[in-house]
Amino acid sequence: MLMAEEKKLKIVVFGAFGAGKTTLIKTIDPQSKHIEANCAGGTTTVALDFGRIERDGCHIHIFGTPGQERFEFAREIIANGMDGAILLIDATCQFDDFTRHLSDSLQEAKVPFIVFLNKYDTVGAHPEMFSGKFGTAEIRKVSAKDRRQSMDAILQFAGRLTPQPHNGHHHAPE
Ligand SMILES: Nc1nc2c(ncn2[C@@H]2O[C@H](COP(=O)(O)OP(=O)(O)OP(=O)(O)O)[C@@H](O)[C@H]2O)c(=O)[nH]1
Ligand SMILES: [Mg+2]
Repeated sequence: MLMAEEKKLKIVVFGAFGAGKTTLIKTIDPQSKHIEANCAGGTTTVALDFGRIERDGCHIHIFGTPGQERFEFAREIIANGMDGAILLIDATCQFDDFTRHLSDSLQEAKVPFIVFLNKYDTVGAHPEMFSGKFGTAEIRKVSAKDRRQSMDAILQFAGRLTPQPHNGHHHAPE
């Protein structure tokens, strides 16, 4: 008997240095893998993050990118074949040129994306400053440290995505 094929999605998380991309992926998948280096006061991603979620037969593979601008080549490789993207913003920071560049690139590539405003509930946050900055993309307040908020937001977004027919090659080994 033929089984309906399982849905597989590749979602890539973009955002500026220190926005919380690695934190988000650790929150949603405690078994996720991370390639990081030490930096002042913490760590920074130097290659990628990889986590996964499985819900109702849908396998979601989530890749995190490095936020440092010099790693553009890594972001391009990781972005290949993505079905959707999350643009993660540190809501205590200004809307900077790099974040604008990421948003413009996603819009040009016609990749469905959603904006998460991280750290929106911390001192100095100004989440309202980001409204109207991302075209028609949905903007949500999501704390990357809050598992419930992060899962709900990602699963709702994933529910809107259609797997690209040609991207059967991106899946990591089981
Ligand atoms: N208060 C608060 N801090 C957070 C939150 N998410 C991340 N952080 C902190 O922000 C810092 C950077 O988090 P990372 O997850 O490493 O950020 P990143 O976007 O992966 O950074 P790069 O890989 O260097 O681009 C860490 O000190 C986190 O603990 C949050 O929801 N609330
Ligand atoms: Mg990181």
